[in-house]
Amino acid sequence: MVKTNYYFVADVHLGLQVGNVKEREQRFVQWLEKVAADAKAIFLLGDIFDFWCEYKKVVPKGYVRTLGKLAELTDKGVEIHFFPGNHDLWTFGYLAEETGMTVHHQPLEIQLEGKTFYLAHGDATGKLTRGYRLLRAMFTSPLFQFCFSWIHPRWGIAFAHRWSHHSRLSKGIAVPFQGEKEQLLIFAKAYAENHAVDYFIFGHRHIPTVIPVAGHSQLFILGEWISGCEYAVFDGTSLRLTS
Ligand SMILES: [Mn+2]
Repeated sequence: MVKTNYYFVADVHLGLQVGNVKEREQRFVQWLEKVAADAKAIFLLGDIFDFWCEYKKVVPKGYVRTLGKLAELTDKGVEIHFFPGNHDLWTFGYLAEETGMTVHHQPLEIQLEGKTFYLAHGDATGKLTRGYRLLRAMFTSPLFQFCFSWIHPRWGIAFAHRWSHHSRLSKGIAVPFQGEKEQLLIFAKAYAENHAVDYFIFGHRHIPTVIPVAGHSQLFILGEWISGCEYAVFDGTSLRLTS
C-alpha cells in the first residue's frame, strides 16, 4: 500500500481503571495496525499510558500488547513519535530503546509535505496556573524523580495509580472548551504572530476541536480513547479529525 498519511493520537490512557480496560488496549492496538498500513508517520501526542514510569530495572506491569505492537511496527520501518504527556512523562530511554519510537520531551515544530506543524501534548503549553506550574516543576525535577525511584514500586506505582484515577480528566470528564480563554488557543494565536504554522495539534484537553487561529492557521485538539477513539489524519493536503 502507498504510504501517504500522517496520524496523530493522544489520551488513550491505557491502564486507566475506567470502563473496559482490555477492550481499550485492543482497540488501540488494532488502530495502530490499521493505520500503519498507509502511515508515513504516527505521532503519539501524550497520555497514551495512564501511568508510565521507568525505574532502573523495572517498568510498570501491563501494556504488553501495545509495547509489542509498537516494537513490531518500528521493526518493520514504521516511523512512530512519542511525546510524553503529564501521565507518562517519566521515560528516560527505555521506551525509545525497547519500542524503537522517537521520544520528544519538548514541543516539536515539523514540516510535513510543505506544511508546518506544531506538536505537543499541551499540558505545559500556554499560561499555567501557579499550582500546576509547581506540580510540573516537581514531577520533572531530577531530584524528585530520584527520590520517587527509591520508593518501592509496590508503593510508588500504587500511589501513582491512585493519583491518576483521582484526576478529573482521567475519568473522562473534560472541562468544556473555554473559547477565547482557552490557553491552547491563546498560545497558538501568540505563537502564530511570528511563526508560520499551518497546524497546531495538542491532546490533553479530551475535547476534539478544530478552530481557526489566524489566517489559514488552525488549532486541532485531539479527543480521547476512554470512551471514544478519535484521532487526526493528514493526507498530505489537509488535516482532519476523525474516529
Ligand atoms: Mn494529559
